[in-house]
Amino acid sequence: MKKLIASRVGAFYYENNKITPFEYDEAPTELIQNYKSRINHSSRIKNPCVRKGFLNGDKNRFNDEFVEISWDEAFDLIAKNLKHYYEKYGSSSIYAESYEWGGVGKIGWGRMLIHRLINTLGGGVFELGDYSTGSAIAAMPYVFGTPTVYERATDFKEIIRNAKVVVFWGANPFVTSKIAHDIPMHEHEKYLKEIAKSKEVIFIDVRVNESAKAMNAKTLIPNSNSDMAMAIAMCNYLYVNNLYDKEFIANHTTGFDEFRDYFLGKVDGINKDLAWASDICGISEVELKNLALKLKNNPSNILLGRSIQRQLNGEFNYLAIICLACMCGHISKDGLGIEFNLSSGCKGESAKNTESLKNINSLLGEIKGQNHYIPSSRLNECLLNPNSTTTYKDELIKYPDIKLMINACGAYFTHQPDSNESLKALNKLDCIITLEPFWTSLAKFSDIVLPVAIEGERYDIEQSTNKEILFALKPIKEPFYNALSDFTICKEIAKRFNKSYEFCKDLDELELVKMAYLDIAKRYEAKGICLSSFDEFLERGYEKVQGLSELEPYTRFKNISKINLIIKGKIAKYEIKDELASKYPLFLISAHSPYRLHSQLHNSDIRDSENNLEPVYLHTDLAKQKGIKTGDIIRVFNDRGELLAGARVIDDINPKSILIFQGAWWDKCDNMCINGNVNVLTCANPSSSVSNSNTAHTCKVDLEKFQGNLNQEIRVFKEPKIIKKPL
Ligand SMILES: Nc1nc2c(c(=O)[nH]1)N[C@H]1C(S)=C(S)[C@@H](COP(=O)(O)OP(=O)(O)OC[C@H]3O[C@@H](n4cnc5c(=O)[nH]c(N)nc54)[C@H](O)[C@@H]3O)O[C@H]1N2
Ligand SMILES: Nc1nc2c(c(=O)[nH]1)N[C@H]1C(S)=C(S)[C@@H](COP(=O)(O)OP(=O)(O)OC[C@H]3O[C@@H](n4cnc5c(=O)[nH]c(N)nc54)[C@H](O)[C@@H]3O)O[C@H]1N2
Ligand SMILES: [Mo]
Repeated sequence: MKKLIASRVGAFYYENNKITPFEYDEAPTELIQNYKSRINHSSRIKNPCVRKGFLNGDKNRFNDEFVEISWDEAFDLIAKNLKHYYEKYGSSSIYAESYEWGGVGKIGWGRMLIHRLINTLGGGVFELGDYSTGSAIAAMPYVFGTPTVYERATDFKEIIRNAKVVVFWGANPFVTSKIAHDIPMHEHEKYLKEIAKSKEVIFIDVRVNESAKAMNAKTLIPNSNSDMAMAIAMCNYLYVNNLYDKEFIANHTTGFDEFRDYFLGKVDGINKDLAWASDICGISEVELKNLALKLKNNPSNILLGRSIQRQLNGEFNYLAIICLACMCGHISKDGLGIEFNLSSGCKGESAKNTESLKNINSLLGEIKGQNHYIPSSRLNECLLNPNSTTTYKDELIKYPDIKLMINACGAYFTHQPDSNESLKALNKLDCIITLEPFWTSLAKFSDIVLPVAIEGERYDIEQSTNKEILFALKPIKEPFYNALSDFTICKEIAKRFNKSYEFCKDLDELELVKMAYLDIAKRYEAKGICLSSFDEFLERGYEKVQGLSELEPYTRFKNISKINLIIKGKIAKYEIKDELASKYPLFLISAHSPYRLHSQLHNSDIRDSENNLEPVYLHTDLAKQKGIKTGDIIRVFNDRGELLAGARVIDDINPKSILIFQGAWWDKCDNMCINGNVNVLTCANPSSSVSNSNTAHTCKVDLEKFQGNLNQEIRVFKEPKIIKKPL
């Protein structure tokens, strides 16, 4: 049996403790090497556990001990709790969002299964939008009339064929396309390299990021959270110098006049010209003017990353840049204009007439319980203020009174800003159930913890990012200790409610994997394409579909008729409020790490550290001013919390910004995280009332050389104290 493993960081062979990349992966990442140290890591959960305090009603979850229980005891305990809350308070008391990036697969992905399970049992509370593009996904339909974020992106090939200037704005594709929702084939790298070779490439980022370095490209380094001002002033410059595309604005946009009156200062008397923006963003007027001219006078495309919409007013940061792209007038031309979906997850790859694998819901039929929705990232607010209200797009939403939370595939303290607030909010819950392979901060904070089988320990089926390759995930080793797959766990819980037939037609994973394979094979057969038999597919571990033809070249907004430059009555307006006006002097950027998938892989031997701590990157000038050198232990703090990190002094970051990659596990010592979990500092404020999305990238802090003694050992990757019971 070939020991092929498919995961979100790539597919690879695992044999004799050696990892070799899958042959069709065009640019395998070193992240696949983490598997060796992760699979039997000491942080893995060995047996189902219940928190000791939970057994006698004590809700203080911090630093508690756990008692091992049998699987039957665990399933019975979970069923008892679910039944109690369904009966007493109904489905609005069960939170089952289960965010998001753990596991993979069309049958056994835990997030999808928890959603299905809870829908089968009667429904629960779920989230609208997501942490990745929460602002954009809500706002873009007002602008373009269609969803426009995750749909097919403009082909890289079309950009290469047509553009002369390519601007990566708050985007770091060499890092963020290392991973994907499907199995990444990393085709994007060859396109990015071609762009680097043949185009004028400009990055706009608060630091010279890994992609700008890889592409040897120029970076404009604005102050953090000032991109909207930059874009507005470039619009102003093109307008007053009569350089903008009047025809495009007249024929293809609505709302321009209101925006124009604003940037000319007709309303507030402030002319938002280059000097105005230069003051805010720290980029010279000449640089801003040159950029505006370059974008306008050349066939250009602006490729947006997602960080700038995970900010205060994030919806309008995107809108201001869309206004600029409209004034340049290249939108709707082949390969030009603006794109939102090329910076992460290996998008823009070659597109062929492939078929998509169905998942368990499309194979067996969707189940809908009585569901309730809150905007993504508002759970803390909801738990702390049940029955109060918020908004999402055009909807007024009343927060439910949640009592029980069930998680799979998510790390709450990783995805939600303001960990100390999260702690208070989660402590309001009566019961937290977590399905996890590892003793993460959330698992240690849960009441019932179930050990989950990871890739290589269970059956599943998945496809590559370009959909040309189908993968058979299969157990190539025994599951770790007592771990079960998310599928088996959900099915067993459903059984306790006599609903396992509704949940999965009483089939097992392998039977469903076969069903999914035969279903796609049938659809290919109708196109005259013949796939291998299921047994061959399973044995080989993958199937590369042959005889596919290329689709027509694609440009996203080719046929756009109107672009609305107003979102829910509001134009893109630069405003200083809340966190931006905070007393703390430095912006904290918490970008996605080249070494992790959020918090995943932190517990592996490719962990990056400085003086054994999570690195904090800061500019030489700031370091000098604070008397800091590389390797020093740094305390970063604001009113929400504090953390320790190891200094990395660099020249190519904005001197008023510091960077700590998101995803370090939370090791709480009093108010301090000694392991660098950036979310003890980030702010849980909502973006705007359009989406009320997360704003992790709008965060102010200060820092100093740590004066104390770090005599506390970092325990974050160790299991909690466990009371063994004869099983
Ligand atoms: N290796 C790896 N890849 C990933 C992930 C991961 O964790 N690890 N996560 C995946 C997920 S879920 C997502 S949503 C995407 C995230 O994709 P993005 O949101 O695009 O990624 P970020 O790293 O948050 O930000 C991209 C760049 O924006 C810069 N930036 C931050 N603030 C500002 C600002 O105010 N102005 C400007 N101009 N630039 C700014 C950062 O320095 C960074 O280089 O990545 C995906 N890919
Ligand atoms: N400060 C800051 N915070 C951010 C962001 C930021 O830019 N800055 N970005 C945000 C974004 S875009 C995102 S998408 C979120 C990501 O937030 P999450 O998706 O919550 O992050 P992960 O760390 O990937 O969490 C996945 C968890 O699933 C577990 N897991 C792995 N395999 C399995 C499995 O097979 N089954 C089960 N049940 N569990 C499994 C892992 O051990 C891990 O604990 O973070 C958000 N948070
Ligand atoms: Mo994300």
